[in-house]
Amino acid sequence: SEAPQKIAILSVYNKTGLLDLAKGLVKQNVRLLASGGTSKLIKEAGFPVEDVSAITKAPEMLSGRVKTLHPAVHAGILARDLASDEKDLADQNISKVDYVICNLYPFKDTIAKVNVTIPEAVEEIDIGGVTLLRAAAKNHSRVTILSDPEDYHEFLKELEKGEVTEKSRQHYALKAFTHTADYDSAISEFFRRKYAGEGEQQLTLRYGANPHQKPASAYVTEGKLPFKALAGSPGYINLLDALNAWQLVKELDAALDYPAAASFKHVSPAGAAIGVPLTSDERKVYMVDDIAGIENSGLAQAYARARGADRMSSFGDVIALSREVDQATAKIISREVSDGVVAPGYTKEALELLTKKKGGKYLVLQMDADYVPPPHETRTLFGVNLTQHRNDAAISPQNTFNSIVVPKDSAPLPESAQRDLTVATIALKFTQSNSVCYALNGQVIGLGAGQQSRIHCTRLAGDKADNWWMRFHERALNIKWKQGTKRPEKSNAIDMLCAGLTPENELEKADYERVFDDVPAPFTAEERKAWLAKLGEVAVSSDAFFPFTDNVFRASRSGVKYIAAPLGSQNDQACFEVAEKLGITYVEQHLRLFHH
Ligand code: 93A
Repeated sequence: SEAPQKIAILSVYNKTGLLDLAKGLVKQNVRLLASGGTSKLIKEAGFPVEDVSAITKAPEMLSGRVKTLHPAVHAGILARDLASDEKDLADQNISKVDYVICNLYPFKDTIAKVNVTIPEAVEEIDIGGVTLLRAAAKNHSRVTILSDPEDYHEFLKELEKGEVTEKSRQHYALKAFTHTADYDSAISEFFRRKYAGEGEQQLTLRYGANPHQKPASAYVTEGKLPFKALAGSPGYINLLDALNAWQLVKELDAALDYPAAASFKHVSPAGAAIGVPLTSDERKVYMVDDIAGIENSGLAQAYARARGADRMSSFGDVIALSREVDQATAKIISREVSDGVVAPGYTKEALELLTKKKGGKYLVLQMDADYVPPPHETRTLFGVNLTQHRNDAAISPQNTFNSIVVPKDSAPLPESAQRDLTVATIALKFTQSNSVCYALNGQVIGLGAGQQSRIHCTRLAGDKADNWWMRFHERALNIKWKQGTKRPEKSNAIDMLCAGLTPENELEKADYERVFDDVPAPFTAEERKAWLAKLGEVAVSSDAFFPFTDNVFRASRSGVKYIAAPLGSQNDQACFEVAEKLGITYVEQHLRLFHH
């Protein structure tokens, strides 16, 4: 017997190219079935076409809401070349469909109109078309699905030669699946904005990275946003900071079982620390010697350290704290210049202090401490989606720092070194690369971020560590300030003094000296050298291998005793030799930790 006549179902909103397609199909003796509007247009052009109701024996209903939704259509599309499927079709007197041509109601165009109502948008939600697309794409081993008028021409060319190839059917199926996925995400995005509730699944942001980058929002597609704004409203960069900083303190607390804090600026830590008890000098240098109850709060001491590491960089920070915020911690925060804080909770007293800051505009975020993100993360750059497994590699003092390379006969690292390398390495995991971090006493003391050259990171971080240590010199500790000098002004002046940046001219001199009652003498080169020589036991971590020995030499100048870095450089061996000669223990850290 002759092969049965092929059948095409056509149902298109965008009727571009439709008549040429119909003509080509008819020429190949294909039977055309089409939904109302599509059928009408083909008929008017004089080509033979039947309404879909010819096979459904049911009229279009509900003003078009039900046109093609019928077993006669979908069994015809979904049937395989299996005896059991053939029997089912024969029992119901249904013919197989070979080609489906469909594109959807213009939902995106409709919702792009100003003041579109929900009923208007709802009417544009295509049901039958999506079902045609999905069914035909699902059965692409037999059925061809055309969802893009651009493809009609190639399709007809193939058809004229005989049959549509498997490769083309696969290609068209992928397009159809992509079409429905895109369509569905436009619908869910629309309703997320309408129904999700501000702050639940989505949050409108004032603007993006810059004021002219509007609109901007934060959202999740599953579950709820893992944070709540208890006060203030976050900006785009606030969230970049908060979501990175939160991960840092959460991991640090888990790795070392101590309260942890981080102070972020421009999506890198300025400081990060655990709550190792502060000495009286540290309390002074970190400007927290008058905070009541600080000695009883691990969290307050952690933040004092994180904020104290590099006060210049922490100006206007976003803070992350790993545990419930108490009054002592809130007190420190309340008088610093800062943009916001994220923590798993706040005591009543702490919240009262923080919600008063900046006239109530200070950002206070509560993080769901149990939130675990999905394993894959995606971002869009210049219209291109980039996706990767998130960096969920764990860093721990016990497991990450036990492959000592030199010295060969080394005992295991002391606990303090393991702790400081853990702090430095977890900090790097959330620092824009390249990055190198110096740590001591459970805190970052110098961090170089975002430099394209590794030695520049090592120098920058080393200079910060030196500057940090110079602040403990009695001359810096005992500055006589003019009354009324503000905390940031003090930090600026201390930074000038400790960095050895003496004023160039009278104008600058007057500006520099205005904050002092007694102008401190600049440090001489000898004084500086003698004081820096007292800095020891420092740990350094690097987010990738050291390419040259200059890094090891530079680290050594800032009291470095321990280095952890990935291996893989041509100069590994040379770096080990230099480290050994300088009395530095070199540990292989197996993870490269680039972060962008
Ligand atoms: O309202 S629908 O979801 N109900 C249906 O059963 C149905 N079948 C196809 N819309 C439906 N369609 C859509 O109608 C197609 O996706 C296409 O966009 C449009 C074509 O309608 P017409 O042929 O009447 O112009």
